[in-house]
Amino acid sequence: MIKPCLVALAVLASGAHAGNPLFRDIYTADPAALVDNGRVYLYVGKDDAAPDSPTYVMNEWRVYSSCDMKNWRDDGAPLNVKTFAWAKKDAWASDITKRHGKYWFYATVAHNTIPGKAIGVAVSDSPTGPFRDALGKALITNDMTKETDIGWDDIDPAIFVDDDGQAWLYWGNRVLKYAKLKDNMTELDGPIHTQGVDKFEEAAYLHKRKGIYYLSWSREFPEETAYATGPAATGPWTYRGVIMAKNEKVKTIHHAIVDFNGKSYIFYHNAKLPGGGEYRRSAAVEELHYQDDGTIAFVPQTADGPAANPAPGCR
Ligand code: FUB
Repeated sequence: MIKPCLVALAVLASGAHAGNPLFRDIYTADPAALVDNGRVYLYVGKDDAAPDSPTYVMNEWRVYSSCDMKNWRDDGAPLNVKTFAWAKKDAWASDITKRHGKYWFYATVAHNTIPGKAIGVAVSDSPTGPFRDALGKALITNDMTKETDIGWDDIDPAIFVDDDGQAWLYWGNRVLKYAKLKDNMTELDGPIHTQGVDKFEEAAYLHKRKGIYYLSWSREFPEETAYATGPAATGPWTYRGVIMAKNEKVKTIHHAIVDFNGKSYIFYHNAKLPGGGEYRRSAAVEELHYQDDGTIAFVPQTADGPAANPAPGCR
């Protein structure tokens, strides 16, 4: 028999943690994160597929926010596929940054007239929206890149603004691409480059810490999260290893890495909510640790998630 005091301790212990998956009433995928004014915002695509669906059903992005990584406020659906008049479906992976006092949201959608996926950019005065199409057309379309003949090789935007103010957009499936953005955040500033990294599948992500640039991505298929480090946003990249192991029940694992209130975190998705699967995914979070040499320690997935981390003054 389990002693009542042990049960109470277990409840107390899990009560001080985020608890994974983070949201249990809907399926949520492809996390993107932003820390703004001491609050962490988490953007996800809503997985609306029925249990027997043979494909993704994704129409909107949702945003949640938190002052402690444990208690999450539902901030609604600040944009959806219809935000982009030139798009027809597929609210796939996104990323967001703050620049010039505005919030710039880069998103994957299926283009209405140009076959294949495309990347749009939406803008808002608030991290919780509403967002409007900042360009009135796609920033990236499938016909702009020729490295593969698949229609979904221009997906999964990652936006990174360097300390010198230069913004970079990374994206791709099978082939990793990147380009400079102009100061207006809505135009490419020069050519599209490609970057070879080990077994690149999708979900590129760029962040910087203590002068080291980190390029992470979903490696192989089924996917694990791997990373490389470099001296600049353009590399050259040195492969460093796997951050998170492959999921069970779902082949994708799309991630985002962020610092919040003195700690580092990795958001990702899995299929651990009841009824979860390939097209019914759930966002989760773990603390991420850097070692003294700047390398990232392997992150196991947990049911508890990180301990609550209340940010002073956050409301
Ligand atoms: O959610 C649709 C696609 O699955 C995303 O764009 C990829 O990153 C993968 O998670």
